[in-house]
Order: sequence, then C-alpha cells, then structure tokens
Amino acid sequence: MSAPNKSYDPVEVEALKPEEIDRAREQALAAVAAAGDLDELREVKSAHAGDRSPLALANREIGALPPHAKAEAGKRVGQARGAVGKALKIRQEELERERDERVLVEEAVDVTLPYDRTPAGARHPLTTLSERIEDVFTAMGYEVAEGPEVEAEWFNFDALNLGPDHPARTMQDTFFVESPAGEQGGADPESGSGVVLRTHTSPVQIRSLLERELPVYVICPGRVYRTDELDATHTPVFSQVELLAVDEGLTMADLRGTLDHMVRTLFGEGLATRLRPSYFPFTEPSAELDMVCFVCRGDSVHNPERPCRTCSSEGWIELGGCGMVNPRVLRACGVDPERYSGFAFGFGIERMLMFRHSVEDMRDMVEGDARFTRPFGMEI
Ligand code: FA5
Repeated sequence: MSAPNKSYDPVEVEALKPEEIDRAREQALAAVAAAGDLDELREVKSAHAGDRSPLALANREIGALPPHAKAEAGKRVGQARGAVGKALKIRQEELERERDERVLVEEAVDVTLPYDRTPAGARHPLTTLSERIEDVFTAMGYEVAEGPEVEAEWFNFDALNLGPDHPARTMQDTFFVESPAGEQGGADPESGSGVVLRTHTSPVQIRSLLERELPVYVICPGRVYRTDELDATHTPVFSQVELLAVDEGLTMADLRGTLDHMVRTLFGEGLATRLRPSYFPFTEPSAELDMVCFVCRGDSVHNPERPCRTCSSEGWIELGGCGMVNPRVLRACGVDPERYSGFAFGFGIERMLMFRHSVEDMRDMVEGDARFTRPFGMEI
C-alpha cells in the first residue's frame, strides 16, 4: 500500500483506474458464472475475492488516496466487491442445491431391490418331488390324507396284518416310543398296543378307511422312521408316499393302469413297467413295480461299453411295493371284502430322488446344505 499523499491522483494509480476495476469485476463475475462445482467456486473465490485478488489489492490502495479521492474510489471498489460477493453467494447456493439434488439421486437406496447378504435358500427337492407326485394323483381325483408320525402299534402293524411275530415288529427295524403292555410297564394295558415311530405310511391306509366314507381314493405322503444306519442308500428318517384306492370292482388292471399313468407323468412316455411277484402282509397278491430305465431305456444291458449309472446297467428301476389290499385289512377296518376291493402302492421319495436326479449319496439330502438344494430350482 502506498503512503498517504495529498497530491495522489487515483486515476493515475493503475489498480484504481475505473476500467481496471470494471475489468476485475467482469472477470470475477464471469469466473463465478463459469464455476461448475463447489470446488471450482472455492478457487474462484480465492482468486477474485481473496486477500490477493485484484479488487482486494485495489481496496488497499484507497487508504493512500487524498481524502477527496477516497470516496469515489471507495464507492467504485466497494460496489465491485459487493457485486462479486453477491454473485459468489448466489452461485454457492445454486451449486449446493445442485449437489444436494444429485446426492439424493446418486445415493438413493431402493429398499425394494433384492439383497444378497443372506443367501437365499431353496425348497428341498424331497418336498417338491413329493408335491409333484401328489399333484399327479389329485388330478385323478385322489385326496391327500395324513396321519401321525408317532403311531399306535395297532395301526402301524396289527391292522395291516403284520402279526406279532412278523420280523418288522422287532426292535431291529422299529423305534419304540412306548413298549407294548406287559413289557416295561406297557403303554396301553387295554389293547396291549405299544407306540412306535411309524415305519411306513401304510397306517394312513387304516386311518383313511376308518375315517372316510367309501369309496376311498387317497394319496398319503409323510415322514417315516426305521432303525437303519445313515449311509449312501439308507437314512433312519425318510419319506414315503402311499396310494390307496378302495371301491367296488377294482382289480389289478386298475392298479397297473394307475401306476403306468404315474410313470408316464413323472418320467415321460413310452417306458414299459412290470410287476414282479413279492410279499407284503397287507396286500394279496403283492408285487414290486419296476419301470424301464428312463436314461438308457434298457440298452445298457446289451452294451457293456456304455454302462448306465441310473439303473446300474440292469435296464430296470425298482419303484416300490404294491398289490391288492388284503381282505383281512379291509375287514379290520369294517369294510366288506365281498363288496369292496382295493389296491395300494408305497414307495420311498429319497430313492426316487436318487435315480430321478442322479443323486449318488442319500446323506446329501439330510445335511441341509443349500448348495445341494439350490440347483434343483423350483418345480412347477
Ligand atoms: C413298505 O414300507 C410298504 N409299506 C410299501 C407298500 C405300500 C407295499 C402299499 C404294498 C402296498 P418297504 O419296506 O419296501 O415297503 O419300503 C418302501 C420303500 O421305502 C423302499 O422301496 C425304499 O425306497 C424306501 N426305504 C426303505 N428303507 C429306507 C431307508 N432306510 N432309507 C430310505 N428309504 C428307504
């Protein structure tokens, strides 16, 4: 800053020349208008309104002016600085508003978007396969029937013509919840019947015949229990589906036609089935139902160089047990075997899932790992 000088002429001071002040003001206003964001505006402010800006330097020169010159120069510089300050304020507000609007858009959180922090699980394929089988039969008019998993021995064995000496009644196969009367206190001294974890879904046949009006057409899915070790092909807790039809005039042909329809619907057209003689106390005659392998269609039997993993190159796949309901079972449920006949079929869902989807180890089904269930996706 120059020293006070009475003969000082502001017009001669370069920084205070009106055109210099106008130029500094116009440059400042142009720079403010051109600032594209708050960072740029901060730099503009420092350059055009800071301590070392042309207008600030001009302001400092005013102090050295003679008194008569101070007012005019002060007014000119003050107006220029005021205009720049106002422009800076307006632009600051504009840019802050723009920034706030942009942040609101850029940082918006769409709470409806799917999140993946907790990986989605999946429906267990045992459930979807069981429901699919139910659908096949409900489409034919069958009703879904259920029964308790903790079951009276009478329903699980006696009523199904499994006499007291039948091997399946020994402790080997069956989880006893309460032992029969006479043994360790007994469960029900009246009937002498113990309580078991049901070993198959066949007791639902008995419950259905006792509870429903004839004719009866039911499909009974459910969990069953046996004292088997968990290994690649066995689990102590597994799922079965039971089929029961009791009506007038039903024959083995009806059973065969019904099972053929099920095989077609679940595995595709053109797969032969066969019934192999077998024995179940609750059906007479009894059979095992086999179907031609849906992968190799039996070819692997004659082509050793092209073995089939699905049927172990046997050409046939065992589906489950079946037969005509034993008249003794009908009688135990108060159904007249002279008038009514029926057929039944029962099979394991785990085994069907194994060959239908090439699952090699049944343990994968019980471990609850979503990496096993997810690839099955949704079956509709
Ligand atoms: C029965 O349980 C009869 N109630 C089926 C039946 C119903 C026959 C109606 C006739 C009329 P079985 O004991 O064979 O039959 O068992 C049926 C199926 O359960 C087997 O074919 C098999 O697929 C499955 N299964 C048996 N034990 C196990 C196990 N430990 N783990 C997984 N699946 C098993």
